[in-house]
Parts: sequence; C-alpha cells; structure tokens
Amino acid sequence: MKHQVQEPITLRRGDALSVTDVQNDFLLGGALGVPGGDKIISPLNRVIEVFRKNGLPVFFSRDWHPPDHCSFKSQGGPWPPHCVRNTSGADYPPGLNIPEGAIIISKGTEKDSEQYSTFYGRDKEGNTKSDLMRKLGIKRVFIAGLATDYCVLNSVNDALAEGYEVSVLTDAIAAVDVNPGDGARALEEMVKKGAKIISSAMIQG
Ligand code: VGL
Ligand code: ZN
Repeated sequence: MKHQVQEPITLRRGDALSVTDVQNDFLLGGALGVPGGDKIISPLNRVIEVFRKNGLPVFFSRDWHPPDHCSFKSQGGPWPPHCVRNTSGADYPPGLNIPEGAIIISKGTEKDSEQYSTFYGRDKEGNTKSDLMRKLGIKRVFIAGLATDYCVLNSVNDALAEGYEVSVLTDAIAAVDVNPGDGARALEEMVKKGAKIISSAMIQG
C-alpha cells in the first residue's frame, strides 16, 4: 500500500477504536462470509486489549436486520439474508475480545433503509454513535472490521466528513469483493479523502 504510514502510534485521550460488524454471518461459514474475515480477529483482539488497558472507548457495531430487511434478495435487495437480529448469525464470534464497557451500536434495524455506515447506528439507549463520539471528546478514530468495501468504507467517509482524524487498520479489515478489486478501490478512495492506512502492529502497547 503506497500511502501506508508506518510510524509507531502512542494512544492518548481522545482516541477511540471502532470495530465494524465482526459478526458470525460475515465470517467463515456465515451467510455472507467475507474472504479472509477470520484472519482479522487475532490482530484486532490485540488492539482492543491496548485500548481497554488505556481506558479508551471501544465501539462495536453490529448489522442488526429485521427478518424482511430491504437489503435481502427476497425483498429485491443484493444480499442473502444475513445478521437477522437475535439470531446466531448476528452474534459476535466467541473468539472476539469484547471488553466490559464496550459500546454496542446496532444499525440496519429499519426494514426500509440500508445503513452501511456505523455513525448513525444507535446504542441501547438510542444515542447515535456520532453523538456519543462527540460527547466523549473523540478526535482520532481507528477503524477496523468488515467489510472494507461496504460498512468500513461508509463509516470512514462519515468519520472524515465529521472532521475526525481517521486511521484504517489494514490487517484488521477484509473485503467482500463482489467485483474483484472492490476492496482495493475502497481503500484508495479512503486515502484520497484523507484517511491514513496503518498496520495494527503500529499501535503501541
Ligand atoms: C455489510 C453487506 C451487507 C457490511 C452489511 O457490514 O459491510 N455488507 N450488510
Ligand atoms: Zn447488512
């Protein structure tokens, strides 16, 4: 990756980690398994632990669809049914490190609207992630998870539009690649708009 920044990063107050849709249906054997999705879990778990140890906020988004969501083929959408709320496909995998105090953000909850970005998903009290981040005084956000070419891309675009400094963890994302190269093109778009692409190993701790 030609724009990859490879300088060690020391975390500080104002940093947050955003883990995007690491759910069973997007992993091996899931309804919409993302190639290479399982490989991100181990580097991701380490980074989650570093944020936890530093007392910094960690957001976990989840695709949380009603059974008749508009994105499903049965409703004329592009995808097989996936991440139906309260099913095992929508659960987080047992190997994912979800620390106490993690903020769970549900999105895609309304039948008639697709919601790839995590920014206007909501926590259990109904607060949007966008509002929570502003209230927490977040300045930098580190974004990881699935899938590079959909929910990661749209979340990165919203984070940049809202003025955050954005770093994408290149070894902790994976693409659907409906068309070959979609993931690579998504990364190029993110870089062009101002995101940094870093290896998770650069996060010290
Ligand atoms: C996603 C396809 C459909 C994602 C969600 O999380 O990237 N992709 N729904
Ligand atoms: Zn979905």
